Amino acid sequence: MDGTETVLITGATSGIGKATATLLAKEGFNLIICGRRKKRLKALKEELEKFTKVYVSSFDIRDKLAVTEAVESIPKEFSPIDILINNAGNAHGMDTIDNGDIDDWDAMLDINVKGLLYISKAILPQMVERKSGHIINIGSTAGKEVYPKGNVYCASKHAVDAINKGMRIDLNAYGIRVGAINPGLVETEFSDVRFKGDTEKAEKVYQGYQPLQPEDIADIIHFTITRPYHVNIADLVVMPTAQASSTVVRKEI
Ligand code: NDP
Ligand code: 8X3
Repeated sequence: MDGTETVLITGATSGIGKATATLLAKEGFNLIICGRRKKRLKALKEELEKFTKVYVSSFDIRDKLAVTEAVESIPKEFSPIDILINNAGNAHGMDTIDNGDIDDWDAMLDINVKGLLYISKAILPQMVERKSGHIINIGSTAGKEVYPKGNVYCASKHAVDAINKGMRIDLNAYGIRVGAINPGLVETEFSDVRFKGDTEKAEKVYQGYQPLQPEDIADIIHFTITRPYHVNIADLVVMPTAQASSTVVRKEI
């Protein structure tokens, strides 16, 4: 990998995806940036075009037809896609299982699990044909353990953990690299989405300790994709130093 490869990043309109797009652009990777919010994608493209070639692809990852059409419409100059970063995802709500909202459950499973599968399915044929490629799945510590009221979000990230392992096994025959990066608490719009715009509640999640920043994860993604091709970071867990597990966070307040 020499920094001239093309990278498709889902969920590039904020948080980890946006920070990753920004770092990779500066490092000279060609980018396909995805998300639903077109204005943000357009603004990011304008900012990053100083450094590299950027193509915007806007679609809802839950819509399998839209995903397929979006991948088919990618211009030739952005083909082949060398690296796929499966990052789009969110938690929706935080309730005990008996109080959970079915629409929230649908959203998490449709976006975090099925959406990840749809985009991977659309891009895999070109990697399989070339017998080369790299898929990075953004999982979570929530895919390694379950915490109170995390039920379905944790289930969605446990599914990502299983899909990451399954992809690595099935794509081994083609020499495709597959690995997961599983962050703990990262200060992004994640909690705003989870708590449906209740900013006070969202901010509290990251108060009293030093949470990870999206740039910390971008840095790890950059490290991962710039290893020599025979080196595959298969499954990496990263937490703030103040965090020991999903439920143990040392807060100084
Ligand atoms: P953000 O809310 O900041 O970003 C989420 C991104 O996902 C946005 O760009 C959003 O784009 C995109 N997205 C959400 N729903 C859809 C959809 N239906 N179709 C297409 N894109 C969608 O959160 P993070 O950056 O924190 O989250 C990125 C990933 O990291 C997620 O998979 C999350 O589960 C994971 N993660 C986050 C952690 C954290 O503490 N923040 C810790 C561990 C993992 P748009 O709304 O424009 O469509
Ligand atoms: C995000 C981390 O602990 O909020 O995946 O679930 S957590």
